[in-house]
Amino acid sequence: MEGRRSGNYSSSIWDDDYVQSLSSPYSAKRYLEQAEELKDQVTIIMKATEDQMDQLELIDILQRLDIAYYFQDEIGKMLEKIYLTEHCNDYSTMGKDLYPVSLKFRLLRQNGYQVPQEVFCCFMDEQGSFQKDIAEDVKGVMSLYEASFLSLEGETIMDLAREFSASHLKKKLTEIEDDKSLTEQVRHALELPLHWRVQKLEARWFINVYDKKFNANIILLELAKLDFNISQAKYQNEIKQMSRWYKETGLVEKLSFARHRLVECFLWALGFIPELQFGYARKILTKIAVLITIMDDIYDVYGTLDELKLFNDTIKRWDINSLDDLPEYMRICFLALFNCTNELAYDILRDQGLNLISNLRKLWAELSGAYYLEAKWYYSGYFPTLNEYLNVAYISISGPVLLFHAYFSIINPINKEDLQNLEHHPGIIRFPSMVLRLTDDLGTTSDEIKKGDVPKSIQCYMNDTGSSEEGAREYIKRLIDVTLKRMNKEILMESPLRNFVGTAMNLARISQCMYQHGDGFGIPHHETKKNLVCLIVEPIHMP
Ligand code: 0FV
Ligand code: MN
Ligand code: MN
Ligand code: MN
Repeated sequence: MEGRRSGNYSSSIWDDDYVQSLSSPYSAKRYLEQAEELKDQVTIIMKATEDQMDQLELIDILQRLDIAYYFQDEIGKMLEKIYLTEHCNDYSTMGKDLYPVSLKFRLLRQNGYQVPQEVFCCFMDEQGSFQKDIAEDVKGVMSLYEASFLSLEGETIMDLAREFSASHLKKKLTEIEDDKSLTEQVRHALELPLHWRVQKLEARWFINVYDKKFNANIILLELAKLDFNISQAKYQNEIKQMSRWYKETGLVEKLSFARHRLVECFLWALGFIPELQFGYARKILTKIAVLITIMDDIYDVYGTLDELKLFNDTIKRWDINSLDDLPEYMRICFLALFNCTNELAYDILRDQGLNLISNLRKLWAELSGAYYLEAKWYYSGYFPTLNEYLNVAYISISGPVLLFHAYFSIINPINKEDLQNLEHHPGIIRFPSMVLRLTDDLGTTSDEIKKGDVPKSIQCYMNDTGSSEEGAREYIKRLIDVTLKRMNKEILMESPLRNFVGTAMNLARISQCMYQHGDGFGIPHHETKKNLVCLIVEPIHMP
């Protein structure tokens, strides 16, 4: 074992016994029935809501409470009608009040409608700056701030809107100290905008906020709490199955040098694909995230270059017959990967009559190839340019593998032509993967330098430009920002794969969440644990 590096990773804080002890009463039939009744009542409320502003506020609340999903049709119709009205009137009826205009703009763009940024011109002065006096309207500025994250690349009015609203909200924080609830809401917004928040976590946070509101709608609130708890009961069953699976694979004992982050992988899967009915997809994503994590540690930390060459060859050939040529730890890893992949392929063959083995092989070969190239760079001391690095690194962070597995496990029927297009990595594959890579680099590079790793984006940029680390980090943040804007355009507004848009956007959401406070995955610190406790352990109290 001499000469091998070690990741020195801490062991998992979630043992199987604890996971198996999780339980919730909310899987009982009577709660499901109660939820159905509440849904009927909400439908009645929606039908009775005719005023445009009331409709917009209702949609906003349903979305924040994460129950909008059940009323997609009604919401779609409401927004379409609003869009058609505004569009026909050349947006001249959008109004001159900051709050409604911003809210309407955000909700319409969220749904893929192309509302022009010029609707905000009426809030600007002759010099083209936002008027100072609108800053007093905190609700309006908050709403403008949230809207500004639905911007597209090159939209200068939207950039100004972001700058203006963010700086005024920061200033306001000191003035509104006495209003604890408002302060908390502003702080929360500044930390991460609504558009890029992880749905379920945001719901839990917002349910609390809404609960304290004096004129909250009790029916919406009830349904939100109940739905959260019912989802949690289902998530618990899923993580229990996964924990049993992981234990039975024996991977923890066999590959003790690697990170074992099953429950954190489940958090990835949950942020990525939260919808209740997609339990199968969450399980697939959890399994492959676990395998990816181990493979990454083999390539980055544990394997020797000679071994890695063998490993990469085996994966490329998808060759079960050369298993004996591999060292034991790689055998176990490859066979686990092979089995997991075949199981997925089997399910799709059974359900859709579609053989995806060659597509899946290609995916893993691509990931492994990127890992191997990075390992060669590391051992030869090669320093890629930022561009050269990113072209490999958006693959080596496993973005395409995650996205394709999500696609395979939620889309039915899978369209062969769509699949072929996706294999060329259009924006819907490339951009979320890039956000994952860049946020990971911001969160993990410091530790990676210490243990020895290929130069990541920060060092590549420093090497390219002679910039300081701080300057490089700023540059990477700007790069993330541009990529998010490209996602708004090419995915949210333009992608023809409407059933996959939300999932692709979600990958960028959970990525930002996971690395917001450092390496929330490898070192599952406070925030990650807190997030998991609120999602899979503690139900929301219901009187
Ligand atoms: C990143 O680790 C990471 F979390 C991986 C690869 C696990 C699987 C990915 C997801 C579930 C999103 P690390 O920072 O070591 O990755 P790199 O690519 O920087 O070595
Ligand atoms: Mn790594
Ligand atoms: Mn790596
Ligand atoms: Mn990393």
